[in-house]
Amino acid sequence: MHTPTLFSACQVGDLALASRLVMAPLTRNRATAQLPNALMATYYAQRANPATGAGLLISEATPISPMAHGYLDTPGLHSTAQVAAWRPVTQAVHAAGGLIVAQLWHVGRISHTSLLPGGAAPVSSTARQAQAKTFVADGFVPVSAPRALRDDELPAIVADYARAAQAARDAGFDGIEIHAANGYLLAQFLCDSVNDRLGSAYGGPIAHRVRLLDEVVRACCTQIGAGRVGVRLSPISPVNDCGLDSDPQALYGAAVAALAAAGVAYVHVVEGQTGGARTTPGAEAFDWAALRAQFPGAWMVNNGYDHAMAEAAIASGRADLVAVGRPFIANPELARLWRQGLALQSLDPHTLYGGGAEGYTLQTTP
Ligand code: 8OZ
Repeated sequence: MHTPTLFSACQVGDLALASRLVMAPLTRNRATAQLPNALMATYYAQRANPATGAGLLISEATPISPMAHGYLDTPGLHSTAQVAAWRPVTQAVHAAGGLIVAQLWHVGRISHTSLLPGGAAPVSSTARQAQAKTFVADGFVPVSAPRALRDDELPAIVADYARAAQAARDAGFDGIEIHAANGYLLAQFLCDSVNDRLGSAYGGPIAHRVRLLDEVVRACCTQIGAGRVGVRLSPISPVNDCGLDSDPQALYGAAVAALAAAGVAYVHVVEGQTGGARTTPGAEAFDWAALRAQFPGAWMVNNGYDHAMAEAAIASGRADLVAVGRPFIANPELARLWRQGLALQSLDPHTLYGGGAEGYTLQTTP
């Protein structure tokens, strides 16, 4: 067998990818009243041709229910209108020859009462407020104090994920990625740096803290098939006041073992601090190879990969897929530029979150 390259094909569960270069999920806040729109269809389609762009697109994080929202102008996947509004997006991607999965998101405590139904408090594994900010109509503000969910409320949240997985298929997505990273709801249950549910079936020992993720994953697999389900984890990212778990190696080893048992198509790991350093103080010894050894399916890596790093990760077999986020923002044809050895445009930080076509579908040199 030939050694694969970044641009060779790869079977990922039920999905036949033409390239191993994946566009990572990117929050861009261009939705209209929580609805995807034509500008977003153009944006995804510009990056969808695997010959010039990505072999797989992962959508921006997409809330699964009204209570799952935490940032202004993110597109949901829980109403009939949202499903209908996503269809032109997935159709545009498919017309360009691409594949796209929906990243399913519940922010948990990283939210603000102004974004939630009836001004409700955000919900979490804990009642402790995060020292973090979110983006609302007035700009960046501290997140609101959360309410700790009761164990008997969790089945409804699991059902919301399964319903959103079906909504994703109805909207034409090729599959889903469950967002269990970056200090959002599922990470708030996983990590003992946040989860303070003593005496709960969903708190305390690792097996209890993995339970909600396991139930969500299994419900989604039952709904749409495990071959169309991936999961994103960030074992050592302290972002959104998640901090570091007391034993990330054991916790995430158990999480990945559960994902292997569920038979999901891929695991997507953020190596290091999301959008930042590839190591975290206190977790320099984290053993990524040991984590990967728990999982027989496709292994997707992310965080700060350039072309040479991506090719090396694939050639060595350390990863099957490489997800790249920020370079895709100003370079829709990233694969073509990398293949041809051409220089990349740098992104304009002012157009990252919110706004219109500038820095989104139209590239400007900052
Ligand atoms: C940047 C801004 C808002 C949200 C994540 C969904 O970190 C996000 C996100 C990133 O996973």
